[in-house]
Amino acid sequence: MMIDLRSDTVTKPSAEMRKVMYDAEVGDDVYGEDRLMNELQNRVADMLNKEAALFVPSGTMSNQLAIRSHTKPGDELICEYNSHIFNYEGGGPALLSGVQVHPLYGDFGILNIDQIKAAVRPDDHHFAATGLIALENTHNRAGGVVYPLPVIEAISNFAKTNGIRTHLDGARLMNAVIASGLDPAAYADQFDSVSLCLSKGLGAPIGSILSGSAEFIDTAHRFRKVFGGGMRQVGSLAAAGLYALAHHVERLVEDHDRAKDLAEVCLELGVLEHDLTWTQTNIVLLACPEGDAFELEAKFEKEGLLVSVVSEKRIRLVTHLDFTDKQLEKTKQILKIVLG
Ligand code: TLP
Repeated sequence: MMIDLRSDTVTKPSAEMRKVMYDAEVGDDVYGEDRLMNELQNRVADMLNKEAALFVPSGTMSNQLAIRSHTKPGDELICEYNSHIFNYEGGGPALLSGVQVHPLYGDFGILNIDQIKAAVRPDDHHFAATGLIALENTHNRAGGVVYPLPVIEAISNFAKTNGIRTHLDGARLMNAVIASGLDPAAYADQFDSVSLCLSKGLGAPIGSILSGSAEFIDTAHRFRKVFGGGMRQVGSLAAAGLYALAHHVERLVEDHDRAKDLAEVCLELGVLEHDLTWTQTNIVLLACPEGDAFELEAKFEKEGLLVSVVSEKRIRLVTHLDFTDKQLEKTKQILKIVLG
């Protein structure tokens, strides 16, 4: 059987999760009558200390709804050059919100307050108005790096003082929580809105939750309907999400430990991007020795390992719920065979 480390999105619902999904009571969520969905949304809002929350099918929709709800056409959105919003959402900010993206290069994905200050446009009719700043924690393309809270606080305080909204792409926020030991609300308090994915490290088959003020969520709810994301009998999906939050958060430490283990082998083989301190969560980045990531990807596949290519020179391994210790040992062997 292939070992699949392309992403933590590849996990399949466990037997226990499928059981709660099967047994779930359902109602019509467009009428607001799906009890379990209401419970899930309230649960996440409470956890993140927000007034309200909204279930959406994907992390992409969650980010795009946030952008649409916080901005008006012609505004500018500041985000990091390697962020998911800028790279992997199909030009959504331009297409769906009429927003211009202003990407900044972070230090391994992390933006600092001076860069933000320099990028925010003066109040002058020549310039687009800076409507939103979006950060990503953990930062996927930077290798699962955790944003230091003081850095976030400085950016958030500056944004508040200058009337700029803030959004957190927290697709992997719970990985940051487990790695840092901080409360999820400590991060969420710094942002007007937060997107959290249930279908990555948390192992649910589908879904993200967008949270924020009641007014913001009301606006996002309207756009979710307009974008075709109003869903009906979603209780089974809510049951999977509730199960994931109850059973799959604390265990993320196992994914982080296995990623560290893989990073150590990559270091020995001379292919680890940066150094060990950058493997902070469940993502390991490999710097391809010959600079041909696609060739290497094919070699790994031949040996039974699926990886993802981030760029011509970089390969990503992502550990997850379905990646076992036995597979870890096999993966180490494959790394040594292909790169040794
Ligand atoms: N990331 C996927 C791919 O799209 C790259 C992956 O395999 O990691 N924010 C972040 C930080 C993400 O990593 C992702 C998915 C999303 C948002 C979007 O989530 P979905 O795939 O549910 O739209």
